[in-house]
Amino acid sequence: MIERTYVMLKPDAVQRGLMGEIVQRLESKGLRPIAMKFMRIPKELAERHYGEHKGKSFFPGLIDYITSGPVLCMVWEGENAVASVRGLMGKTNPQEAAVGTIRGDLAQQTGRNLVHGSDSVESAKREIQLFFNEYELVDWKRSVDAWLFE
Ligand code: DAT
Ligand code: MG
Repeated sequence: MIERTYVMLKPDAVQRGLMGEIVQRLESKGLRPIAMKFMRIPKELAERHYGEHKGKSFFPGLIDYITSGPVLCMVWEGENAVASVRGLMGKTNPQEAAVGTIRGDLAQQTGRNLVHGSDSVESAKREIQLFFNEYELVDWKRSVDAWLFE
């Protein structure tokens, strides 16, 4: 099933110069970028994005972290894209994330885990709408797709 998912490279990924490496992993997997936007998230938007975690002990720290510097907001499309990106990311706690995943290879702590990826198709829809207008989502086909999908 072709899906779209919202992916966000968090301030630590930007500050540590890891945007290229992480984008590369998604590209190399065969996922297709649909939208990208570099921005500093306003607090209200961060709180809406992470609304499901409101009231939890880590929520204030999470909002401070995600608004502490620019992030790279993206939409990626592909076969099974939601689960595919979650797999590439690895578990939330980088100490538990498998080697070979972004968090497992590149991060140390849950509070500095580099990347966000939607956890379901419904979340993806909500998050994409939160960060992008319809005209910012680019429909396109890639010639290499014939070599990825039979
Ligand atoms: P994920 O980002 O893997 O979807 P999540 O949705 O449960 O994980 O939590 C969102 C973010 O909140 C997570 O990437 C880092 C932070 N977070 C989650 N649980 C935490 C905890 N126990 N302590 C500190 N930060 C936490
Ligand atoms: Mg989540």
